[in-house]
Amino acid sequence: MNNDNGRLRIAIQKSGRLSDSSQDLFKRCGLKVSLADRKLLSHVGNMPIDLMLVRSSDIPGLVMDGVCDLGIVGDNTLEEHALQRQLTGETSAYNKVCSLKFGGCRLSIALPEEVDYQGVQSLDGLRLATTYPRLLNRFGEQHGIRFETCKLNGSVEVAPRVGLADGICDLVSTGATLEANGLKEVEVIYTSKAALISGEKPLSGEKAKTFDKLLPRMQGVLKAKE
Ligand code: PRT
Repeated sequence: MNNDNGRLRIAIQKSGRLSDSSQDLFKRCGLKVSLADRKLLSHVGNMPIDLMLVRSSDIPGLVMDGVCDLGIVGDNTLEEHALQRQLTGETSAYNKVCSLKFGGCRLSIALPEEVDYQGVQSLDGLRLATTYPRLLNRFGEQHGIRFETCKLNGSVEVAPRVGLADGICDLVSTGATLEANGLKEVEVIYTSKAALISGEKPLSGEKAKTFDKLLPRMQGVLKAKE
């Protein structure tokens, strides 16, 4: 999809935990956003900006590959994607423009409640179900331990109960999902918030002018939330 029509293209989550807050942020910046028909690309009425509505997991790649100029995504998704690309030798560069004030969570290792947890070293050799194998393996390397990982893209918390894994490594916010599944959080391996990111190449021309107008408005909205 051609991205050189002079309009700033921003990728946001189509539906999910970050979508309402992302849309709300742009509305508070004064952008006339109409996303009712949920098209892939929505034109902003009063500024040369297009919002691309996609899955969160696609946003890092869209920005790193220059298909979108900016994106809003959780640090967890971004970091996992960057680590994966580094392994395969693909471009993984991006700039974090600013951290946003929503989407806060932590990526944690959790084990069945009945396990007598004896510290990080006792995790060595366990099979853990996760959507974030790269972040989990990096944590293992930092602590000199190895995990067997079982990659799941959903319902991670049921894996120990059905005998698929010894434990899990998943996102936690209130802790209610872990509790409902008889799991206890034993290690926080990463903390995350939503972030605004841009590609490695600096913006130029009309896009740079639009960005220079948008950024102070965003910073104002974020400051007002403090
Ligand atoms: O869009 P796509 O389908 O690709 O992405 P996604 O499946 O990751 O979407 P979504 O909407 O679930 O999450 C989007 C982003 O929201 C995540 O990448 C995080 O940055 C952020 N976020 C914040 C969370 C949570 N909090 C969270 N609690 N993402 C998921 N959860 C899940 C968690 O996986 C577990 O199932 O909520 C459950 C735990 O919640 P508690 O409150 O019971 O602890």
